[in-house]
Amino acid sequence: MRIDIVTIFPAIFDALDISLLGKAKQNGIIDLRVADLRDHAHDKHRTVDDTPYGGGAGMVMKPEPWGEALDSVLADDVDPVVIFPSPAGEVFTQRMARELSEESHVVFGCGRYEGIDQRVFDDAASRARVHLVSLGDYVLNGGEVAVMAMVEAIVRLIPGVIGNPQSLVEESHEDGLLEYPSYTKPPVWRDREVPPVLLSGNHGAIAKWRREQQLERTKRVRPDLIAEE
Ligand code: 6GU
Repeated sequence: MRIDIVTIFPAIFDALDISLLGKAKQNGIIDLRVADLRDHAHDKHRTVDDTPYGGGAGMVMKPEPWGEALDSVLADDVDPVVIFPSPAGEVFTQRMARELSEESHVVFGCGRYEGIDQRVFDDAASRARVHLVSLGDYVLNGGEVAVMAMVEAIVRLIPGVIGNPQSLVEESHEDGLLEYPSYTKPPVWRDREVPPVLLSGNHGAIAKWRREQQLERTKRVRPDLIAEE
């Protein structure tokens, strides 16, 4: 999968070189490129923002650098998806991560300030499938941290990135429920016992207990997930 990230803070994405994602880059499973939006601003100060038409607080990102940056990453493209992280977008979910993990080219456009000129989205939508995507109901200063989270959620689902694919099946959100609690040795720690069923060797009973734990936990902390089904 090819991933392009357009940002005014390319250094934030140096962190993608470590851990599993770094390995996926090294192995060639992902071709990840980070572009500096300011390379597409041509005045002396490399300006990427300006005051909003109609007035109001803050600055808006100018369309020209964005247009040029997107032209450049979309140039030799087959069938791209362009994601703009935004608190005004649809909420990012495991399902979305799964769908995006099957794409051949995903582009992330990180906005800062009060947003990007609307015509950038409209213009991109004439050449690509464009989505505004939010991590949740809170506000970050810019899209960079949100894109780090999305890239990690997407790339770990690409076959070959995670050593044991079974670990992807049993985790939270894969079956619409939160995951069950896990235990390892020792059997007693600070007077706290591991639930005896897990030591019983009875695989049917263990599966049943885990399912019950998933349901109880999901009802308690995320009743909205149950209501959806
Ligand atoms: Cl994707 N971007 C920003 N700037 N803030 C957010 C967000 C995204 N998701 C939640 N808050």
